[in-house]
Amino acid sequence: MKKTLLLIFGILLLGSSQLAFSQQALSDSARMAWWKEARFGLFIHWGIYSVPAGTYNDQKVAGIGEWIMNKGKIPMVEYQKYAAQFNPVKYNAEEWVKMAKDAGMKYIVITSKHHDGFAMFKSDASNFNIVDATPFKRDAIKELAAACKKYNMKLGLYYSQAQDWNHPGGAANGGQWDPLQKGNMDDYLDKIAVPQIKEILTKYGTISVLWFDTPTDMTKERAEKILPLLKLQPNIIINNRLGGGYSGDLETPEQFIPPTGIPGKNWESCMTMNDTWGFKSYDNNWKSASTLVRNLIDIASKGGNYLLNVGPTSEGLIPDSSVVRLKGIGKWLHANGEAIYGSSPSPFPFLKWGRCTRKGQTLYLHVFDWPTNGKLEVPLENAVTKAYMLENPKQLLKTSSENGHLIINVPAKASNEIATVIVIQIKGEPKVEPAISKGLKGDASSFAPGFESEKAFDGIPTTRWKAVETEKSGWLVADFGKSVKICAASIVEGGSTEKNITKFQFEYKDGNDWKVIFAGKSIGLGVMKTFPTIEASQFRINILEAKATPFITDMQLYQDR
Ligand code: FHN
Repeated sequence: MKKTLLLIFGILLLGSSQLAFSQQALSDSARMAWWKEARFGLFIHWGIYSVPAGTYNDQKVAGIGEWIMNKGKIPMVEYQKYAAQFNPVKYNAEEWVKMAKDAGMKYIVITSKHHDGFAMFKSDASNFNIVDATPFKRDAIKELAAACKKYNMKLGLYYSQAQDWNHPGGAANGGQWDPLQKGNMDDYLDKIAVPQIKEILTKYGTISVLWFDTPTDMTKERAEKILPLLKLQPNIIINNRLGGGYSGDLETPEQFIPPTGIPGKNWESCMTMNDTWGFKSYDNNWKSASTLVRNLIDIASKGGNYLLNVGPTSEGLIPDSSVVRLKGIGKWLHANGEAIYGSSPSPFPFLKWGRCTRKGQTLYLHVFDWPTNGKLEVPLENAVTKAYMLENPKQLLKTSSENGHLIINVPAKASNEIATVIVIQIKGEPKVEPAISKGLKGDASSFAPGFESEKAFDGIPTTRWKAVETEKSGWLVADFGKSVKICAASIVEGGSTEKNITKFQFEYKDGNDWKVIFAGKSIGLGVMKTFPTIEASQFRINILEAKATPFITDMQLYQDR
C-alpha cells in the first residue's frame, strides 16, 4: 500500500514524461541478468552516411562508411545536404525486429546519433534530425521502440556523446577540418548531448542499454554532466565508453574476441559482417555464416556477448547479404540455442577441435573439426552419465576413458557442418587438464621487483610479468625443459586500454636459433593463435617495440596430444 502511494505521488510529482523514474531500481546482478542470459544482439549503424555509401565526389573514400564525412573532409554544409536525400521509405521496423528475433538475437542496439551528429529521432535540441531535416519526416527510433515493445525485444541506443562533426564544439578524432566546427565542447555538451540524451531516455519507453562511443576529450567533469541522466532509466546498462574514468557495466572489445575472455567482467564483442559498420555500397568482404556462428560460440565459450552489426541502406533496407547470414545463424541457433543462451564459460583452457559452453554439470561440446576416426577425445577426467548430439537427443553416444581422457564414439559424419553440439552430463565439477604452461617458472630478459616471469604463467589475471623500468623491448620465455608439442598460444597484455606493445614475434627455439611462428603489432586484451604443431622445448614472446616498459599478464601454450 505504502509503495503504491509513493508510486502515485512520484508520478504526480515528476509528470508523465518522466514516468521512467517510477521504475524500481534493481540490484546490479538483477539488472544485468537478462543481458548475461542473452549472449547475442543486433547492432544497427544507420544514418545519412548511407546516402553517399562510401563515395564522395565520385571518389571512393577509404575507411568505414559512417566515417565518410571525417575521412573525406566533407564540409558541414555539404554533408548536411545528404539529409535532404535521405528518404528510407522501405524502412519497416517490425520487419527488422522480426528478422533479429528469427536470427536468435535477444536485443538490438541502434545508432540514435553517430559521430556525424545526425539524430535518427525527433530532437528539440537540433534540427539536424530525421524528422526536421529529411523528406522522410518519420522518427526511426520511435518506430523501432514500438516494434521492440510489440515483439518483446530489448532495445539499446547508441549515442556518440563526444564526437560530433556537425555541431560546433563537438570533438573530432584526427582534428576538425571545417571552421564551422569550432566551438566550446562544454557548450556542445550542454546544448546538444545532454538534452538529446535526456530526450532518448524519456521519449521511447524502456531503454535497456545506452551505448556510448569514442570518449574523445571526455573529462570526469564532462562525463558527470551525462551521468545523472541515467537515473531516467534506473535499470539501464551502459558500456565502458563514456569516458572521464567511468568504467560502466561492460567491456567492449571491438572487431576481436579476447582469447581468454575478460575474467570477472561483463563483456561484449561488437563485430561487423563485412568491413564497415555503416552501409558502403561496394564493401563485399562478407564473412560466412559459418564464421559468424563460430564467433558466437567462441564468445559464449569465453563468457561474453556478441553484438553483430548490420548497416541498412538509405532506402531503409538491411542488405540481402546480411539477411542471408542472419537466417543462417538463426537456423543453427534454432537447433542449438540451448547451448548458447544462459550458458557459462568453458572449463577447458583450450580444445583443439572446437569450443565448450556449460550449464552446471551439463557440458556442450561444439565440434568444429569432426574427428575422422569416429572418436572425439575430450581432456576431461569426470565420469559421464549421458552423451548425445543436441540435434539428435534420442541417439545416446557411447563413452569410455583412455589415459584420463574422455572418448566419445561419434557417427562418421558431423550432423551440422558449422558446429555439431555434443551434450555430456558429468558427475561432479569438471576436472580438466590445465594449459601445459600453467605454473611454469619461465624466464625473461629482465624483470621489475614483484613482476617475475612466473607471474605471466600463474593464470591469475591480477599478476603480471614486467621488464625493468628502463626497457622498451624484451622477451618472456616458456621453458619446458623437454620437448613438447604445441599447437596454440594465447597472450594477454592487460585491459582494453593497455595496448603498450607495438611490435612482437612469437617464436620457438630450433637449435641455437629462434624461429618466428607468428608476429603482430598489438596485443591489448589478447591474441590467440593456433598453428601447425611445433615440437620444441622453448617458446617465447619477443617484444621488439613498446611504447613503455613491456609487461604481459598471461601467456599460455596449448598442447597437441
Ligand atoms: O568510431 C566508431 C565506429 O564508427 C563504430 O561506431 C564503432 C562501433 O563500435 N565504434 C567506433 C570506433 O571504436
